[in-house]
Amino acid sequence: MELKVGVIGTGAIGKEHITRLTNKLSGAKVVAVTDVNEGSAKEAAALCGARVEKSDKDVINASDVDAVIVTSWGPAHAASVLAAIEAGKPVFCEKPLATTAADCKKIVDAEIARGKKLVQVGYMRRYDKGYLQLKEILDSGKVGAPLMIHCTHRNPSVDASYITSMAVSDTAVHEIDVLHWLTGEQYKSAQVLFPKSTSLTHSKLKDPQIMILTTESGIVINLEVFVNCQFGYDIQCEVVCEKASIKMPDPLFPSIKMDAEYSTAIETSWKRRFIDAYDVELQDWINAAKAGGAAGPTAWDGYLVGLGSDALVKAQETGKVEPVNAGPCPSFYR
Ligand code: NAI
Ligand code: ISE
Repeated sequence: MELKVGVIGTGAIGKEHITRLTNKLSGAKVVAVTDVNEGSAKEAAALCGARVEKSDKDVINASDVDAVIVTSWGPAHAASVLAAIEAGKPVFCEKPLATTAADCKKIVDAEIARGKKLVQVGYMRRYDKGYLQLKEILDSGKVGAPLMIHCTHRNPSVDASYITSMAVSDTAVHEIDVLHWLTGEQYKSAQVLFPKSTSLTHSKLKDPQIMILTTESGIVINLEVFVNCQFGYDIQCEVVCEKASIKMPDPLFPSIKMDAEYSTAIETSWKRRFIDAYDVELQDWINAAKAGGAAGPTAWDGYLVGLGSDALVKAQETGKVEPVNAGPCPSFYR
């Protein structure tokens, strides 16, 4: 039996996920879509032969919808996820789970009260081959304990609505999640430094930024977020351990020798950089949702990212080192 899916939010990644679910993955079909922009919903419906519903609640409560994908704007995520939990339907929610830790916690509490894991959060880097290779080496124990992690998250450019806090809430959230998963540790503190800004930014966006997170055992993570770097979509991660330094591989492009130059392309798009990870992530979700549940990053993971994210945004404002206090993981999520 195919899983019948409803999609809420049919913008860039909503359409990407609808297309991969319709043309690439197996075991599911999209039967209903909605978007506050009706034109966008109609375009998405045409991609997959689905019908357009008026609101997220209409999608969630439709009797032929078995499971829900939430790909609306971040501030709309919490209400749709809570409604899906109330309806007892598995829900895949794109990052972030919610825009504040307090709203993430409401989702955690609702899921625990419902007594079943229904939520998967779209932190797809956990499914990326490069990060999985890093994790396998770290978990083998042969490199010793991780001490420092150096990361970059660079985008060629962003649109004018992207402001300083979004370097955390839209962008760094990926690292906050994947580094927690990689190290198996929770965060203790957060700090943000603002280097000289590029002349290619605007008055409401400080760019680049250096974010510093520390973990409970004392690992120091420094993350450069630079969203107008111009040259490419450049995701780097190097873990320095007691006995080795491990660097995530770059995407493979051929080297070209031509006109007395030796060149290799650089990825420019998040859609292509993590295309395989999105595929594996959503197939994992389909398989789990068909069994009535969820896989991958949980609502608790989404909450931990919310705490890290809130602390980094506060640190942007105060200029101080801000504490992060998660408390113990509930047994429901262990
Ligand atoms: P987008 O702006 O292209 O699309 C969002 C869509 O949601 C818009 O069409 C908008 O009209 C619709 N929308 C907003 N509120 C709604 C509501 N209450 N009900 C129904 N529709 C609503 O944005 P994009 O890039 O597709 O991002 C969507 C989400 O996916 C964001 O949370 C973003 O952070 C996340 N994302 C995740 C990525 C990843 O790498 N995992 C990559 C890109 C986006
Ligand atoms: C975007 O929303 C994403 O989630 C991409 O994965 C990320 O790399 C980019 O910085 C965000 O703007």
